[in-house]
Amino acid sequence: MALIGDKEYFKGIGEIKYEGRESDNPLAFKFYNPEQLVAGKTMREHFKFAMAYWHTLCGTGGDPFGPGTKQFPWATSSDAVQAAKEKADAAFEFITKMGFDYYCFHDFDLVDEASTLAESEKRIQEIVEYLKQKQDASGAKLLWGTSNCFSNPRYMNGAASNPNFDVVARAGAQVKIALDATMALDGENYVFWGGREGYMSLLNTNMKLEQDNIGRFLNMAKDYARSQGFKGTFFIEPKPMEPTKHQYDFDAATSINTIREYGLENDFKLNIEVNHATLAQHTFQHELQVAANAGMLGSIDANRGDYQNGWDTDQFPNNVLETTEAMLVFLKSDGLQGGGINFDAKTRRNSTDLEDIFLAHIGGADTFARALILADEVLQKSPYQSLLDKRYSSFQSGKGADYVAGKLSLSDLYDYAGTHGEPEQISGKQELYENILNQYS
Ligand code: XLS
Ligand code: NI
Ligand code: NI
Repeated sequence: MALIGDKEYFKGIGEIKYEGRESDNPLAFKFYNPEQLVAGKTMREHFKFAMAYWHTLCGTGGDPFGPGTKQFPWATSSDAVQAAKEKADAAFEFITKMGFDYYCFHDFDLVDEASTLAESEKRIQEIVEYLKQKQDASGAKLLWGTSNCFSNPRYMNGAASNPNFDVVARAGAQVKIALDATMALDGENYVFWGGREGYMSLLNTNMKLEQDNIGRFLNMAKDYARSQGFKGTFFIEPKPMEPTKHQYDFDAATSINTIREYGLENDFKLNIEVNHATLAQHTFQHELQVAANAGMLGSIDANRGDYQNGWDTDQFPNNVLETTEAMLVFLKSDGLQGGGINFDAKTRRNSTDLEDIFLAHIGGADTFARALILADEVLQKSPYQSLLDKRYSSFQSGKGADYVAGKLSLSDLYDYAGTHGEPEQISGKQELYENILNQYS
């Protein structure tokens, strides 16, 4: 693949290859072997790994206590579009060297926002033309696009949920431009993360109107994109808090309710982020399961939080056992519907070498790959699935099967219980399940 523009940004780093777990080369995959078959599909097909433009190309490590620490060699030009092209060159060099097939962006990750809507749109159109060429040359594709309707101060009270219609309209214009960009780049999906759609205090909030306005807004965005021929899936990305105290897309169950309440179930699914799940006091696997149960497991934002810190630290995944539990749900749900695994993760503020960005993504990909292999082994070779089946076997035959088939009434339960005495005590065997998982890891 042709890739590197005139300038090479990640000097001294070549294509990252699979070398197996015995390799001591830090710049090689130990478990992620793109062409390896697991449960009937290659790892590449299962995962559709994506690079997140915002963290990888834009995030220089600033935090509330200090500025960025990373000096990126791209986007140095004072001309916004020229700087954006440098960033795109670096992005595609990175994706290609990683051997990934996808990337994701917010509109203003691609190019800096201008002072007017018209000028911003022009900039986006210019960089989209450039990205088309980069996609064609590299074969890399757009997993999803989204719009950043939360950073600009105009969105301090929210975007689609803003109490002022002028801001809602401005957000609509921005989303239209981001949808146009996503469609021009053959984006496979489009994401709505709530940003500042929520409230800081209920005292000054008309929650009903704000939520209904979000419903109207999502329908408009969907109708517009469909009218332009967009065939992809829309995703809502749940998150319980941060930046607002309470986000309207709190968790998977809440977001599924939004999707159904506003009639979006034929077009919308969920993008589940690990760190958002844990902020909502759920496990990642819980959120995947809730989404899968509703037929809405669309995509994953891969990262992890910190057990001691209550915010979105967006660290790269590295917990194999936890990811294995998630991959059990993933495999049993037959994977993702339309989406992929986007590394919505950033290197730490003091990880300042360009090489660290590669190491982080290698670690993330290896964590998922190893977990997928383990989950598949657990399903194929261990007694895990048969234990689980046995636990629910009373619903397979007799009155239990009638119950599941909807053939019994409450009086039938009464009659049955009256003739069967005290139910037998049956252990849940949690430790056995945990031991099985450990045995295969
Ligand atoms: C922020 C979100 C964001 C979305 C895209 O917490 O994870 O990065 O993925 O807007
Ligand atoms: Ni995310
Ligand atoms: Ni996040």
